[in-house]
Amino acid sequence: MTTSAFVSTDAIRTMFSVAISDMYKCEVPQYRALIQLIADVNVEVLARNPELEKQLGLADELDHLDIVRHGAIRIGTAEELSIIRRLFAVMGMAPVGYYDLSVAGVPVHSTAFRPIKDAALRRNPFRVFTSLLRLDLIEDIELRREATAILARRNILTQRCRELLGVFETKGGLDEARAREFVSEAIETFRWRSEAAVSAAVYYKLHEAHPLIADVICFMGPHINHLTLCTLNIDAAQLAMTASNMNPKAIVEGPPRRDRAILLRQTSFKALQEPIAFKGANNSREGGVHAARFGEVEQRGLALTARGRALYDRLLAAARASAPLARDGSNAAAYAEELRCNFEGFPGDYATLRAEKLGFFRYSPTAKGLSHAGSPSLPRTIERLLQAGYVQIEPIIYEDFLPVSAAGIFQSNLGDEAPQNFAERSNREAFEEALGAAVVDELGLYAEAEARSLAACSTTLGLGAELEQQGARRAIT
Ligand code: OOG
Ligand code: NI
Repeated sequence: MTTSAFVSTDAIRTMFSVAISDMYKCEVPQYRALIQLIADVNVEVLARNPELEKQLGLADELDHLDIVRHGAIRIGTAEELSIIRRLFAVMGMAPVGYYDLSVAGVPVHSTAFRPIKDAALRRNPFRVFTSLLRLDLIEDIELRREATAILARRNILTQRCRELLGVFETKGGLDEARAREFVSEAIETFRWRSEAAVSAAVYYKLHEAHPLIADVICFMGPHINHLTLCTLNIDAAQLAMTASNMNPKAIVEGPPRRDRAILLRQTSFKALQEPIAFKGANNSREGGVHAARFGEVEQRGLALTARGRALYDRLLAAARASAPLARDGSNAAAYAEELRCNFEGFPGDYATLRAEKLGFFRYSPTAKGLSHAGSPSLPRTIERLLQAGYVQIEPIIYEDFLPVSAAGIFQSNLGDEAPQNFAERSNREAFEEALGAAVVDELGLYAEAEARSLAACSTTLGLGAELEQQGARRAIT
């Protein structure tokens, strides 16, 4: 077989995101309703904002608006996590970032499998937020042992999926027929199975230790627990969800609404109570309910530098400290107002965000710049090129997740039980060992994207490596 017969990993990712979305639409009718609701919100936003419509059209984003943006799974063991890493590699997705959620009372640590290259992100940004259960945070040793034994009995990939994974790894790709077969086998891993792998007694014991532990341990595989759509106005989406009785979570997670969006804002409808069947005596089944699956919406903005992120974390923490959100969400409006006030301390326009090195930007020559390409009259510094209108900036969009937001999403789906306090023990080394690879540093990816754009801009304007070197200095200082 020649290499050219291989289907690209980007194409396999798209096949997978379509297949899993079709599966989830069938499994969770309320998710199907959410798709319609978000489509309506987006149509309305565009109708009111022809300028935005034009921009998105130019960026080729209008046709991609309705594709699913991310999903999430929860994994039980190191072996499972490492084979999931290999599975996502077939779809051109690598583990990016380390998120420790134990700080927020959720006994997991996580990464996001996602495409890395600009072109791949443009093709299809589908990502999977993947959490590994931390049994080491469960104090009851007997329970830990029992959980480990249950997990040891399951195999989360079909036999055929393993074989095709082997073909991909030895041959370096999959042809069209195998790619299709791989995708249909792979989604089996994430299918919902209402037959629990345990008895009611075991389920309730684990649920009491933490609802998340029951969700990970008691089923035959890591069911997809939500998919996430993209909206052009998350506040309108939240209002529409409330109006449609979709039971959204109390607040939109992340930064407040701003003219220039930063990072990531998210909301979801809360996990549904779904019927399950526990193992009973003599091969019988006993009815029960379990809440795990929900639907989510996201709106993304500017990726922040380490410095911008530190400012974000500080302002968010201050808002959360002065208007702590009640567990039932009853003071959501006061929280939102506090957040808004705090973020007045975060610069609002791109020029300032760039000048203060708070965000990452992509540089490109303007029409005026292009008409002066190669001319000795062009200024030699990026600052002056920007000032004189030879070069323009656009935000680099944040492609990752936020631990405080993720914890908020977890919490609102775990019922109203009091959150637990786990010893804060971030353990990135243990996570990477389980994964069988190091996680990619997300800030490095944004810095490289910025540097690449500066280099290309410099070349186009005939300035050689001059701007690039200034960019490197910018990154260091
Ligand atoms: C993951 C929750 C986190 C997000 O978008 O931040 C998440 C989960 O519930 O398993 O998906
Ligand atoms: Ni999510």
